[in-house]
Amino acid sequence: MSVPIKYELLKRLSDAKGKPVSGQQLADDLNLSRTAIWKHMKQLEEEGYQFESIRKKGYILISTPDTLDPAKITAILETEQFGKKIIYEESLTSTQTIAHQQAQDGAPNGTVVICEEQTEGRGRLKRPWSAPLGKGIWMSVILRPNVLPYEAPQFTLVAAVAVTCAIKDVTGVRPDIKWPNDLLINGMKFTGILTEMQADPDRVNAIIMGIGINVNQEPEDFDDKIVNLATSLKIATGKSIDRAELVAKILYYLEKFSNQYVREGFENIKALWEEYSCTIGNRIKATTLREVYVGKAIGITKDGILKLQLDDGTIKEIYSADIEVEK
Ligand code: BTX
Repeated sequence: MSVPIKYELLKRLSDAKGKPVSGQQLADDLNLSRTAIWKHMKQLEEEGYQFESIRKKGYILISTPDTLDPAKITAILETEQFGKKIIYEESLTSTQTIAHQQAQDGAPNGTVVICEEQTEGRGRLKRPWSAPLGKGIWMSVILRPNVLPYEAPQFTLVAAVAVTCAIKDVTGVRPDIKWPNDLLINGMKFTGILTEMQADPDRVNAIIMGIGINVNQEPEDFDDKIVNLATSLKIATGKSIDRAELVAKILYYLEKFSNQYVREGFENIKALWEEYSCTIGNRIKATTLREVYVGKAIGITKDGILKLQLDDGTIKEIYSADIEVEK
């Protein structure tokens, strides 16, 4: 598959990091005429990219539009495989649904489905996930690690650590991880992770990793049902965040940690997870499908299962639950 010229142009201008790149240089590199380069630059300007054109020196990329245009993500991507195929639409029902279809059709490891808005975004147990236009990161990544079906839920924790590291790098904010799949800032939820899989009894064919992040919402963007429990990175930092930059970083860490998992197992990632966890060491209420347990979260097993010490001293292993951390 040949890479579109637009991707190549943006990559070169972005790599120049504010220094001018001459039209001749671009023309030579991409084997095009100067006029063809000029036409592509005009097209990019129409899409909202801004350039400064300095006589006899060339073009400088000044700003990019506030979209998740794959060309913009690709220009700053630092991965081997993840994000090399990106399916991008303005509006989708749910990126999970499309990613499932793509995985069935053989999409490679690291394929990304991403959009500006979801009309039927979902969380665990088919709960609704609010995903308004242009405000967040709503994406699903197809992973094809060579792991057994019982290991797949651990990828929720792998993804939580990857997203946490990316957010720290890009925004300076250090989120808390709430077992198993939420990221919080000051106790308020701003990220949810949904891990689904396609598997045979003895083999995982694909993990569909859904990641939803509230990035640039203002308080009034949240509906009544979630306004008291949700926050966004913009609310936390007071600044708008470049979503494409965050996506590129998440893909970098997701590739790094999922490769590490396959090579070395969960142990080192577990240590990172514990460092960021706000669950361990606290009294919690765990609501499973059948029961409610209250006790102290004392750790996770080497498989990522939560260990809860009940008030009578017995240890209960929790595989799946909604957690409330008592203050
Ligand atoms: P969850 O079941 O842990 O959380 C769902 C609950 O979170 C909802 O019942 C609601 O109370 C609350 N909620 C809904 N929307 C938001 C929001 N934007 N911010 C904070 N809280 C909210 C969490 O499930 C997993 C969510 C994964 C979402 C991604 S987006 C990309 C991919 N596509 C898709 O359809 N889902 C995933």
